[in-house]
Amino acid sequence: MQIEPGLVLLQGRLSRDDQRILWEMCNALAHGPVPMYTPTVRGGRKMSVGMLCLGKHWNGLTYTYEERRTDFDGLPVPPIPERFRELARDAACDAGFEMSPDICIMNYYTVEARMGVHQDKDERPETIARGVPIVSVTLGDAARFVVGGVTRREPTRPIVLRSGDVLVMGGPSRLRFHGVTRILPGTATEGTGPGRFNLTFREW
Ligand code: MD3
Ligand code: FE
Repeated sequence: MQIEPGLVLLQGRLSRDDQRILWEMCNALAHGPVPMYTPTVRGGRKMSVGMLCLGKHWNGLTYTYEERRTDFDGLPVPPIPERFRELARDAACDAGFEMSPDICIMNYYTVEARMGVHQDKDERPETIARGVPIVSVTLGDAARFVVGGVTRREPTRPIVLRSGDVLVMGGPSRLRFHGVTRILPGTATEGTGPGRFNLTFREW
């Protein structure tokens, strides 16, 4: 389902079994040797989500990507599981895009967590200019998500992202402002949740 040009929502993309398997993989990664952490961003504020970057690490102080988590514990970034990469590549392809993700940001939302409205523009200018998409996978509790225009002053529209949904944002939609306004408790698929894991796949 195309929401706007380049903004494609693949509802119910993942089977219940896939959702459960992916949820368990996220959980294992989050509590593994390179654990999820709570980023502090520029200005010294803590984010409300837990984060684990795979492939490359997003540094919340410099807004750049790096091989080690120099803003936190210096640990090297784990690789993206092949199953994750394939899922993102196939979804991008079915939405009409080509991508080879080398970054996966795993965010964990408790029911209280939010993500303020922002633009994702820390990837290579060439990649962004080509309109290479970001692919987002929702697991667990649903989220109320808002998406606006490419400037902050344009109005936003609400979208609900449910467990198993995949959202592809590319082409003219790649630089749209967006955010997560609320997690909807008790909406997770059986065997996932509580809370929400969101995976965003990016090409640097
Ligand atoms: C629409 N995460 O990690 S993913 C993020 O649901 C992030 O956890 C949100 O924003 C979440 O940066 C949203 C979906 C997303 C990502 C990039 C977009 C939607 C987008 C870029 C343009 C338009
Ligand atoms: Fe984002």
